[in-house]
Amino acid sequence: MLKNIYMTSVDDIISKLLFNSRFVCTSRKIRALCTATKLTFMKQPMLLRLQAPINVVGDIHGQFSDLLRVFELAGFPPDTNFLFLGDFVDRGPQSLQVITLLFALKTRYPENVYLLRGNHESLSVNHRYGFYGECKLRYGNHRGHRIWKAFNRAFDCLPIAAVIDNNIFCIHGGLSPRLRRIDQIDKIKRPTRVPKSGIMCDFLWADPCPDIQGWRKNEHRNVSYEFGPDCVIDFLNKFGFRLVVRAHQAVDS
Ligand SMILES: [Mn+2]
Repeated sequence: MLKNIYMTSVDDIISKLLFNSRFVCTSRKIRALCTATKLTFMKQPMLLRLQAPINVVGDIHGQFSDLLRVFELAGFPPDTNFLFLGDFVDRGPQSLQVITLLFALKTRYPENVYLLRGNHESLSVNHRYGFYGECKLRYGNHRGHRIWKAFNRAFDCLPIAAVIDNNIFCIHGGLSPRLRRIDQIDKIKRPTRVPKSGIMCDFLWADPCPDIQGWRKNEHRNVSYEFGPDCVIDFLNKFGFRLVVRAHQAVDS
């Protein structure tokens, strides 16, 4: 019974966001959604094992109209499956709409919509780059602070990697020199903040660099590494994957 009432309210959030231009959702409902989504993340592993067909989507960064366009082009869940590679919030103007819709879809269709953690799904980062300000602007200082904290408690439970059809390895940022065995990923305990070094940090922050060999300090970001094509080849051979898919950097189309 309780579950039905709750799902009705999630459906309500989804249809409001998809079909109304005005964003209306009480801070209490948003916090309840964050708690439900956090529990959904915790029921699934840190390394997701997914099957094709699935659409893989990179950084949304608060661009709500782009997110809607993705759904219009690819189809809507649950008829179409999605893996989002993180960086849902910050930079763009509508982080709240983006993350609320994605959380509602995740809660409503947990086996059709998957979210990975990006480096912006981190309290210290999204305090600085827009999300915190947007929460306070829309909900006022007190309520805004509370929903921002609630979102970040859920972010601390996001998975950090996915494998599609045992072949395609997906992360937000990049590979890690610390990864020796694939089961190290599932051993990372949640909830967790993003550490300043190690596997989780590299998955969320690292960048590939076509001109180098091996690993070097990532001077652009002041955290994690850049890695050469040889690191990708070694990784694929070692773990038996065929492709690495990542986001984290804009590419000209
Ligand atoms: Mn990023």
